[in-house]
Amino acid sequence: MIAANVDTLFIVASCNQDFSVARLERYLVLAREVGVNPVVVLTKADLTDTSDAFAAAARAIDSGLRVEIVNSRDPASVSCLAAWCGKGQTVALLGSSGVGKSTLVNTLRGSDDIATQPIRATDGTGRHTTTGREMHRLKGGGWLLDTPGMRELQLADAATGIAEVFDDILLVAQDCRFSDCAHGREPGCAVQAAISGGTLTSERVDRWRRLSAEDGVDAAFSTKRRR
Ligand SMILES: Nc1nc2c(ncn2[C@@H]2O[C@H](COP(=O)(O)OP(=O)(O)OP(=O)(O)O)[C@@H](O)[C@H]2O)c(=O)[nH]1
Ligand SMILES: [Mg+2]
Ligand SMILES: [Zn+2]
Repeated sequence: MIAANVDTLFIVASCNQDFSVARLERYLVLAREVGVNPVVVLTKADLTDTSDAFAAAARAIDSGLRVEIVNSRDPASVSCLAAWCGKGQTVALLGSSGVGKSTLVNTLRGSDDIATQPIRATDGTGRHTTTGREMHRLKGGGWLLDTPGMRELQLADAATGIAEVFDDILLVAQDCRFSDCAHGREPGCAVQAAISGGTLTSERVDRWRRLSAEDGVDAAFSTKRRR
């Protein structure tokens, strides 16, 4: 349990070496599983010339996904997030340490009350500055929930979320010859055919397998269920 009664989840990631599609997918599974509206917030756009490439990688997960590119320290830049932070709205911020969650909260509140700390120069990882979950009120009546950065988000009981985030794969798998196809070397496997044909990437299929295995979901079973 990370939070309760949340309307929107800001999945915060930075446009640097710490960015990971696999991690974004995990957070998305969590959001879909519990029915919270996800918004991917890509920070540190001011430190790179290639923020569009990071945004494209995030959008490739799901074309309908909201992806915002910001400089968390700049009020004008974060104003694109105001729409989710209005009166009566609760927004939780999740993401690795050092991506700028507390910086975003400070800027959205127009204060610098919350401690932040530079990331390590060597590997770009954060210093676990925020150690507890805390809610911060916005002048307009919304609430922001700042959380400690998590490097690993373990999922459990997230079969529904996994099925939603990886719906593209499950859709293709409906055309496998065998209803219990494990998408390995079975003849007539539509997933392998889609990988060969370039409509699915083997990396994404591998990430789906890994998440499903971790969650204890039998991939063949979820295919059958969708069918
Ligand atoms: N240039 C720039 N620096 C940023 C941006 N966002 C955050 N930072 C800096 O990145 C460092 C880490 O930011 P924090 O807000 O402490 O990160 P956090 O996600 O709260 O980290 P934890 O509390 O450890 O989970 C700070 O030095 C921030 O000033 C940004 O968009 N641009
Ligand atoms: Mg913090
Ligand atoms: Zn198959």
